[in-house]
Order: sequence, then C-alpha cells, then structure tokens
Amino acid sequence: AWKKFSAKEFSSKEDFEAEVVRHIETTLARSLFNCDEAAAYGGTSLAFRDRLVIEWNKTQQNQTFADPKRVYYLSLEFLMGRALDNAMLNVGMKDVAKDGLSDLGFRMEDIIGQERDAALGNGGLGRLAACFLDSLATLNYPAWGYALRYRYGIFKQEIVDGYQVEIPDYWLDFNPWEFPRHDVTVDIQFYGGVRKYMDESGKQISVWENGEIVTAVAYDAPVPGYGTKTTNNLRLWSSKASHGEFDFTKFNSGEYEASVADQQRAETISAVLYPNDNLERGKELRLKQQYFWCAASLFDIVRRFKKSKKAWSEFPNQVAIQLNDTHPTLAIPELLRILIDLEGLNWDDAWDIVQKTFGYTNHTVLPEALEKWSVPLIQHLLPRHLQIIYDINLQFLQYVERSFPKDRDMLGRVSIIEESQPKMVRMAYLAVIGSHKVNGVAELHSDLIKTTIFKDFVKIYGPDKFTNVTNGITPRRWLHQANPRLSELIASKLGGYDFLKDLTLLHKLENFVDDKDFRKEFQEIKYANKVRLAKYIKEAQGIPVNPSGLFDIQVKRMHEYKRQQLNIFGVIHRYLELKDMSPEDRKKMQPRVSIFGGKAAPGYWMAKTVIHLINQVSKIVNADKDIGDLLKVVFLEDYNVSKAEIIVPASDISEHISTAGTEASGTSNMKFVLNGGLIIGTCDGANIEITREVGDDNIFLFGNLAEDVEDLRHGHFYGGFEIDPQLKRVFETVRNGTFGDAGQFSALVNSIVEHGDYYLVSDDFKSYIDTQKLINEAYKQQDEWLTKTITAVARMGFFSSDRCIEEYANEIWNCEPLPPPEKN
Ligand code: 26W
Repeated sequence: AWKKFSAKEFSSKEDFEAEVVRHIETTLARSLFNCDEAAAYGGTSLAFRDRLVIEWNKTQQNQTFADPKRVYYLSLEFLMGRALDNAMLNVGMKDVAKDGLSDLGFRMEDIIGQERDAALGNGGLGRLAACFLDSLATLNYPAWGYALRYRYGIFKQEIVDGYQVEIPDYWLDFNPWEFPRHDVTVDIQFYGGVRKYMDESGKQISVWENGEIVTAVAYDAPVPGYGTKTTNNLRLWSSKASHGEFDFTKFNSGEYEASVADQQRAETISAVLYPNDNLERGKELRLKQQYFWCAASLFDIVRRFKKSKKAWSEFPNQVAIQLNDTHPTLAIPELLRILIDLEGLNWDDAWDIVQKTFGYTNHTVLPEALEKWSVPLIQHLLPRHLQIIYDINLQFLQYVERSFPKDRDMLGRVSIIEESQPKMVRMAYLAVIGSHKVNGVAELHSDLIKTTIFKDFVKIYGPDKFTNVTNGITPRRWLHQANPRLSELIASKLGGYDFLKDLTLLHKLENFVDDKDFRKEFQEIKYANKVRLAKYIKEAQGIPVNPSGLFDIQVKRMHEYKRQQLNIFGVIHRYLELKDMSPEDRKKMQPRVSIFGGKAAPGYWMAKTVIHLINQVSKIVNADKDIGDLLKVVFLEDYNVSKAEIIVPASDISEHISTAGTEASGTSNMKFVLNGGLIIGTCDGANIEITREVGDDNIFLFGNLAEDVEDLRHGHFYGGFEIDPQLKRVFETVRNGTFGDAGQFSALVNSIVEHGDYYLVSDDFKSYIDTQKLINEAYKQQDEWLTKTITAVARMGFFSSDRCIEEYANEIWNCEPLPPPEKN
C-alpha cells in the first residue's frame, strides 16, 4: 500500500534541515560542500512547497467534488512579488525554518532575498490582482486566476548617467513555484476564414477554418490562503508551436532553420509583458496575446463545466468571470462563439448566458488608455469574432433605437464601432454591453465613469448596472510581511493576530493612543524601518541619508498624471529657499529626505525626462555643502514589489498627488497609512475615502477638485494663465541649466507654460508647497504627529482586500465560500 505523504508541519528544526538538505542534494543535485545562499533558497522553497502542494491538491479535489460556483479572475497582469515568505506565513513554521537555516549557516532575510520577484505586471492593476488572489484563498472562495506566462516580466530599470535604461527581466531560470502541465494544452487558432452553410434544419452554421494554430500549455502556481488550508490556483498559459503546425516537411527537407523559426514565432506570443501603463498602442502582437489567453482560459473553463454534465442554462450559476479592465474583453465574443458555433445554442440563449457570466472592472478614465482595435486588424486575425462583434452591435443598437427613438446622435455615440478611418472596435463598450455589472475602483472614480465615459450606458441600462467596489490591499503582505515588528506590536495589544483576517479589529488600537509604552514602541518601529531603508539607500544608491529626517516618498509608475514633476518642482523650490537663508535660519528648518522611485514606459519621453530631472537635482543638491542633511534627494532604482516592502514601512509622508479625477483609486496610499505614514494628496481616487475613514486632521489634502478641472484646462487656452512667482523661479532655474541639460528640461517646462498645462501643475503648485510647509511644522510636533499616525492606522480596517472581495462576491459574482472539510 502507498504510504500517504504527510503534509503536517515540520516536527522540529532537525526535521526541516533534513528536508532542505535532501532537496539540495537530490532535487537540485547539488553538493552540500558548495551550498550557497541560492541553494539554501532552493532547498527551503522546495521544503515549504511540498507542504503547500498537498493542500493545493486537496483543495482542488474538494472543489471538484463539491462543484460550487467558481470565480475566474482574468487579468493580463499579476504582480505577485516573492512567494517564499508568503508560503512560510501560510504554511506556518517560519520560526522553525529560521532556526534551521541558522544551523546551516544562513540568515533568513538573506535567503528570502535570493528570490526574484514574479513581476508579471506594470503597477496598480497587476498588484491589485495579486492582492485579490490572496484574499480569495484566505476567504475560501473557489477561485482561479488566469494570465500569460511571460518569459520576460516588467523590465529591470537601471539608471545610467541619470537616465533610465531598460534591461530584460528573464525571471524563469529557477522558479520552484510553478508546475508545468504538459498534459493540459489548448490549440488556439488565428487568421483563416469563415465558411457559412445551412444545415438540414435550415439553420445557419459558421465554421472558422484554415487558420494557423498555436498551442497553449498550462503552468500552475499555488496560491495559499492565510489561516486556512484553502490553496487556489493561478494558471499561466505559455505559447508553443503546435505539433500539427510544426512543419515536418521543412524539417525533413533540410529547411531546419525555417521550421525552428516558425516555432520561435509561436513562442513570441507569451514572450513579453507590454510595459505600457495607461497607454494603448494597438500592436498586433498584443491583440494576439489577448486572444490567445482568453481563448485558452475559456476552453479550460468550459471543459471544467462540461464535466459536471449540467445544462448550459446552469453555466452562469457555476461560473463567474471577472474582466480586469478591457484587456480580456475578447472573452465575450469567444464565449458566444463556443456556445453558438461549437455547442449549437441559439443567439438569445447564448447571449443571456454571456451577460450573466461576465463582470467588468474599469481602472482608468484616461482617454489614451481606453482600448480600441482596428476593424481590419480584427478582421484579419479573428474573422469570426469580428462577425460576432457586429452581431452584438446590431442587436444592441436595435434595442437602443427602440428605447430612444428621438435621440438621433445616441446610436453613433454608443456604437461598439467607431466610424473613423479605419473603423475601430471600442473594447470598453463591448465589455459594458457583454457584462451584467460594471464597477469602478473607488467612489469618485465610479461616479466619474457614470457621468463621463459611460454616461449614455447609464441611460440605456439604468444606474443599477454600475457599481463601486473600492480597492483594498492584503494585510498579510502589506502589514505582517512588510512590517513584522508593527504587526507583532499590534498583536500584543489586540490579543493575537485576528486582525490579519479581520482588519476592522484595528479600531481597538485607538484605546492605546495614549498608552506611553505603546507609543514609544510604535515610534521606535518607525525609526527602525527608516534605518533599514537608509541602509538600503546607501547600499543601492550610495547616498547617505539621516534616518531622523522627514522621509517623504513618492513611488509609483512615472506618469504625467501622477505628477512627479510637481513633487520635484516643490523640491527645487525648497532648495532655493534654503539657499536664500542665513545659516542660523537654516538651523530651524526640518530636515527632509525626498525619495522617488518608479519606472517610465520605454517610449514615454516626458516621463523619462522627469526621471532625468530628479537625478540631476539629486546630484546637485546632495553635493551642496550649504544644505547638508536639510535636503537629500534620492531616486531609487528599479522600484518593484519586494522593494516596496522595504520602502512603505519607512515613510513619514507619502505623495499621492495626481490631478484630481485622474487616479482611479491608488492602492499604495492605503499601504503607507496602514504602516504608520501620513499622506499628502489631492482629492482623488481612494484618498477621499481614506480621509473619510481616518478623519481630515490625519491627512494633508490640497489642490483643485475634479469638478473644476475642465474649466481650468479651458481657461489655460482661452484666458491665458498666471504662474505663481515661486514656480516661475523654479522654471527659470531649470531652464538656465542649474541642473544641466537645459534643452531637455525646457521641454518639460514648456509642456506647462506653452502647451496648456494639461495636468494643472501651475494651478496646484501654491497649495502644494503651502501644504508641505504645514507638514514640516506638524512633523516638529512629534507627539501630535505620532497620535495622528496611530489614529490613522487604527482607522484603516476598511481598506483590506478581504472586504473588497466580499463585496465582489455578494454584489457581482453571487458566489459562496467553500471552506475546507474539518478532517482531511
Ligand atoms: C492598454 C494599456 C493599459 C495598460 C494598463 C491601459 C490601462 C492599464 C491599467 C488599467 C492601468 C492601471 O494599472 N490602473 C490602475 O489600477 C489600479 C487598481 O485599480 C488603481 O488603483 C490605479 O489608480 C489605476 O491607475
């Protein structure tokens, strides 16, 4: 009889050590004599992975048996970061492992630090998807994530002479967290044509044929929940040449190179993550990626549904599919194609199923980010889908015409097809029409989509189709893992770690705002986290910073709408002010460290110019003997998830200063406050709800409101505009070459003074620097400051992604958790 592998926790550190050694010597085939940190990381990961895999198998078995409604989260991006620390948290026994590693001569942090980030995403949208997977598993929802297995994740950023340089991120050399499923494959078709004919009963049949086939191979990664055995699945598709396609005639006739070239072309589909954030460029390969992933995922979902032998009308009771932005919108026509062309359903039944199955989340209102694909491109690549999209549009427009016979422009406005040259398919409209619910990601954003981009659709479908689900973050990674000492302190006061599963319990911390010991320790932890970041800055960037200064941090993708330019102009203003002062006056000033980090899309010249300016300012200011510790400027290279885990707990003030109405939610704002930092921000995205929760004494808001943005922009063109004299002085300094490269930096200034200042930098500058002054003064009152930060932490419970997932489950997916059986 088989002895069942026991998944129980390591019984002792000796037990753990033996497992690590066994994996190093056998699984990794390495000699213990040259066991380095990389090998120790490998052995440790494999030892924990064994435990994870057992629960993963059981969870999947249990879900197959119970066959509940499942959630499928379709996202082109999952910014997972590192897996080992999270696996240890969820399996338990990290302490045992720490002791064991120490016996073997290693430090836990070093071993954790060996892992490369799984960086399959650009920014907010991808990290949100990763937080959602964590919450779904923790709350026992039967849920799968589907994405692409990119060979290259988001590029690695290097700063060379102050400029961003992109290095490929080949992350798959050694990845113990993925399992290739060479037996789980799907053949995906591209190009070809559509043949139509009548069958015996006179029904019109469409056959998509003679295309090119590429095979999708599944790679699975376990997603463990916290405090539960539930371990869900993230399935990533990799592309390879199909066996049928691999040209054996070429192969045999000596055209070996040509046949390998075909193979490489197929593999190109899943080769690289597109590094654009909020910018749509209409590239054919990107559309191929989208279809390849949607078609493979839907085939998989339908295959799983068919095993249960239920009627098709049951499909929406078994399957909820969430579209993470419009990137997976082709799943809508693809499901229709499967139901109608392959399964023989009629249009009305198929359409009913599709609408009930899909939900769509919008993450941006920036016009340049709204996806549109040219009709000729879709015609060429996906001829049958184009027909289906036209059929959807026809049905929809007929309905609109019946409902609004008097509004003559309505049809043109809401048509899925934009009548441009060439014609374009508006993916967001297709997503709205094909889904039963559409949500924004923070209250303001959800209101904005109803009054701007989807205004007509609110008239057509009524307001109930549109809803809000304010984003959240997982407290496991963003409190416990990133800030273990704070987590431990909170646990000591609250009587355990229940708050990691119910973040609203943090409110009890308000009872301790006046507790001297608690305050002292809270403050010490912040300081220790700043020391840790200062050490990292010294190692990585060679800049010495004083941890007692005010740490002012802005880390996020580089984009004009996020306004890193406003921040650096504010820094320059401060520099000029300090230079003007007498040495005595300077002594009264609050020392500051301005820290920036973030990647610019490789083709985004203006964002790269801002990076360059920050680095130039850093060079000049940091070397200025008059200034010393009063101002240090740092650009941290290659900002990513694992660096965020060091940066976030170390902030005093973080900047969330987008032009009002442009940042859909923001999620790092939540991370910073949860870790005892305050924020300076505009009335935008989730900043507004953070203010509601923490109270307006505990946040620094400034700037114009979203409702005034349009008029202000208009005024820039027609009324002309006044530039604040202090900002003018900053501009002159930038233009006269104080920070080098006067030519390039002039273009940045000109985007404001000559080209309309679209992002309202000049309108918000005064209120921004005034607010920064308030912050300097407030920070000097260390006691009050501490009260603010503790109070804010206590009031952040709402922003857990667990709350967020419960809202999706109840309002959109209509699905229930499936807790693991008591005994297994
Ligand atoms: C097609 C090009 C493209 C690529 C990425 C368009 C749009 C995107 C994303 C939707 C951009 C993004 O990450 N949006 C962010 O989503 C976060 C999670 O909801 C929000 O917190 C951010 O405010 C929003 O910018």
